[in-house]
Formats: sequence, structure tokens, C-alpha cells
Amino acid sequence: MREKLEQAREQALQGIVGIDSLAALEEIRVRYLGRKGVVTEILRGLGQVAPEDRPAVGQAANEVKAAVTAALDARKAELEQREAALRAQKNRLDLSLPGRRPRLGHMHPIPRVAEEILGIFRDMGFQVATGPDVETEYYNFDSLNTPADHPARDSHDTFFVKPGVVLRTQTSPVQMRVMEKTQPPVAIVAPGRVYRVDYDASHSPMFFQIEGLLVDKGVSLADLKGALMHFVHRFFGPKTQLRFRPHFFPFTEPSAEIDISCTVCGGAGCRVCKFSGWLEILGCGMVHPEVFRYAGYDYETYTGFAFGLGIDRIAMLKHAISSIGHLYENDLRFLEQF
Ligand code: 2NM
Repeated sequence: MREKLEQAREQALQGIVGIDSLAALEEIRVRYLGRKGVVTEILRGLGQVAPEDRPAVGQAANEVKAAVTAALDARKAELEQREAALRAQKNRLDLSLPGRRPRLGHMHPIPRVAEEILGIFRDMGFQVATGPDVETEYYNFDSLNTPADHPARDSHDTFFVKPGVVLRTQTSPVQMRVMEKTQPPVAIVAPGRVYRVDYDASHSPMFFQIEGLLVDKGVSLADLKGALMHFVHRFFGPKTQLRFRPHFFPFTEPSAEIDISCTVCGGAGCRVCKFSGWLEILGCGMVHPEVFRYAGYDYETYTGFAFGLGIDRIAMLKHAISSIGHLYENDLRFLEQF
């Protein structure tokens, strides 16, 4: 029995030295000290030992058990320490690793172009005015000398909210609202969203406009021409050519459209200007006396000019953008180019 015990001790201690994992260590513990373990079985056989030998054999068995337990505990502590060290190594905070920088955003091309245009008119003494996107037909059409039978009021062009109420198709209602409340002189620019039932590569059902209005005694077509030439030269460069083409708007008389020499080819002809050398950039005219009558202005005393331009269109010309849709899809591959 003593021999068996010694053998068990030897084997157990040798086995423990080479053990490399906590799980394998537990297997050893079970094999020697578990309920059916080698040492346990030996102790269980103590009944067969001669009574006078029992205390000595029992003590020897307990010593073996204690020795194996101590060796197990020591090895377990070693393994745990090694595992903790490995874990610490793996989770080490590497302060030399470069951080992930947040990407810097920037202004969208539409508000940026809008601010640039508004700045030029602010410098000329214009004030910025705004108003509601949802307008009455009165402010959007009637008061602007656009009667009920005018084609622009057709439901094919205008979004109707309910009878008498529309999404504004232009920002001129803002100017009518200002004129109602303010006697001349008035010099305002009205930026904002406008809505039309129209959708293709160059039209979006919602787009941005800036309209301008200047009313005073003695305002002439020469003032209109001077102000708009100044704007074009500041925005597109001093060498830009202008061309006034007669046009029709219900709220101005006379009316014109202004073309500028193509910003891409300089007038030689290219795809952007459809090989005409010219780009249409805004509509304008002298305010119709009927509009002044609606505003409550004395149209014998005052004259004025007005104009309107599409911010989207100007942003597209400035940056050679082929489709208006790009401006509204918020695709970062597009937006990051500005
Ligand atoms: C345009 C073209 C010509 C315009 C007229 C007015 C108002 F309120 F005075 F009648 N505001 N804006 C106007 C004139 C707008 O857009 C192409």
C-alpha cells in the first residue's frame, strides 16, 4: 500500500510539472484526488490494512494527498498568472496607434452659391427678405398680374395644397408681402425654395431661387442693367459678356432674359452651352404698374426693376454639374468634390 502511494505521488507530481492548461490540470486532480481518483481509492482500501498499520498508512496517504494538492495549487497559480499576463499583453492599450479622425464636413454647393450671390447684392445695399413656402394663389399669382387663365397657373406646373393655396412657384410673393408693408425706396433680395411640377436632368420639383426688387423714384432700365452687370462681373469674372434678350413675364414690362458668355468655353461653343456660346442665367424686367397697384404703390411716382435666378442652375454652370439630381442625392462621392 505504501508503495502504491509513493508511486501515485511520483506520477502525480511528474504529471503536474508538464501540464500546460487549467483544464488539463483539473483532469489530473480528478484522476488522483477525485471521487474515483487513485489516492481516494487507496484510502478507501484502508479497511483491508492491518489495524496496527492503519494510522501510519492513513497518515502517509494524507501526506500524499496534501503534497499532490499543494503541487496542483502551485501549478494552478502559475498557469493563472501566465494567462493573466497573456490577456494583459493582448488587451494592451497601444497609445502610439493613430486615432480615427472625424471627417470634416463643409457647406453644400447650393447654400454656398446662394450666400455668395446674396453677399454681392448686400454689398449693393439690398436687404434679404424671406416668406412662407406655402402661399395663397393671391400672393403667388393674382397680385403679380398673373390672372386665373394664365398658363403658369395650370395644375401641370403648380402644386396645389388646397383651393386657393399653392406651393410657391417663385419667391416674388415675398416681395409683394414686403411692398404691402413698406413704402419705397425698397431694395430686397428674396432667397428660398420654390416648387414646380417638372422633373428631368435640368429640372427638380423643388429648387432654389433668388429674386430681387428695387423700387424708387426714377429707377430705369439702365439701373437694372448696371446692377445686373455688376453682379455678373463679380460672380462670374469681369471679362464675362452679357446679352439681353427680350422676353415676357406677366409681372414686368418690358422683360428680358440675360445670357452670359459660356463659363466653360468662353463663347467658342461646347457641350455646356450647347454650342451656342451663351448661357441663360436670369430673367428680369421693369416692374409692371399693375403689380404696383396691387402693392398699394403710386405707379405714377415710382418705378422699379426686378429679377429672378435659379441658384441650382447657377451652381451647375459654375461647377459644370451635368444633372440637377446630383445636388439633391447627397452622395458623398459628389459632395466631397466641393
Ligand atoms: C423674374 C423675372 C422678372 C420678379 C418680379 C417681382 C415683383 F414682385 F416685383 F413683381 N419679383 N420678381 C421677377 C421679374 C422675377 O424671375 C425670373
